[in-house]
Amino acid sequence: MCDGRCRDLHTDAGHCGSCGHSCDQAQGQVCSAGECQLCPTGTTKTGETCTSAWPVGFLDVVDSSHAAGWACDPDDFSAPIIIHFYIDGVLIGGTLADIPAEPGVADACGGYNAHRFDYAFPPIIRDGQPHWVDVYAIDYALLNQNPLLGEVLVCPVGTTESGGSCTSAWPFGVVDVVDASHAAGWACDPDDFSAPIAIHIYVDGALIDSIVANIPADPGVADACGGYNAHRFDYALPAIMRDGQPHWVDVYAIDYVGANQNPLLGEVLVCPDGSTRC
Ligand SMILES: [Ca+2]
Ligand SMILES: [Ca+2]
Repeated sequence: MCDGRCRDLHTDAGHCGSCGHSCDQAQGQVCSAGECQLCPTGTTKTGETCTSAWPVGFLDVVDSSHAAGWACDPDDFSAPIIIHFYIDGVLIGGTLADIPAEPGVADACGGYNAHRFDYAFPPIIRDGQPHWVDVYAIDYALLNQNPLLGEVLVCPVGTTESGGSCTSAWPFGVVDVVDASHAAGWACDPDDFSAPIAIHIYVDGALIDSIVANIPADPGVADACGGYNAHRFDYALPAIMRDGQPHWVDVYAIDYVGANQNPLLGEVLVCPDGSTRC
């Protein structure tokens, strides 16, 4: 009781420890355990108490080589914080988010822009298996307020994340022409449109060659292949095609990472008279 009113002498900044003993709130003091004191490191004075804010941040990119983004802690925007990285639930490393970033980061971090991180993953993430990656921002005063910045499934080369699993798409393409002199067309693999794929040419059921479909093609091919147009092939068929006999030519597109998903692009009967009926 102070002045006839009930006061909590443990926390009341106007009656801290004893009635009428005021803490100097202008100097950032609060009343804690009946003593006037400054807020501990990593906490911020909010009204008459000290509170700790959660770090904030953003995960810009996670792939099989690195994870990058930014994060900062409102309790001290000038200080860099630690970022932790987990692979399949196991802590595999950390880094300090102290790389200078773009002005937008300073806007979010009290005017300080040196809060970017860019962490290179160890080789295990490239072992050909899918891996879940979790990225946490660690509270600057280690107050166990560590938000998950993001959780990403990193898929092996040649597969693509879809609905929480890694799947491999089949190549596709078109055989434009097959005659006694050549076989031409285009093909690409949706798992990496930027990479050229192999084409296998069969004559009468026998594999005669493997070529790479990497010739620049018309814009329509780029439209079909994620914006990349260097997916054409034009293969000069061997002399046996011109021996006066009919020959079957089969053209297969080969999956770009050998996933054994190799569609038949075309099967054509080439007749001695140049027709496809003989
Ligand atoms: Ca904090
Ligand atoms: Ca594929």
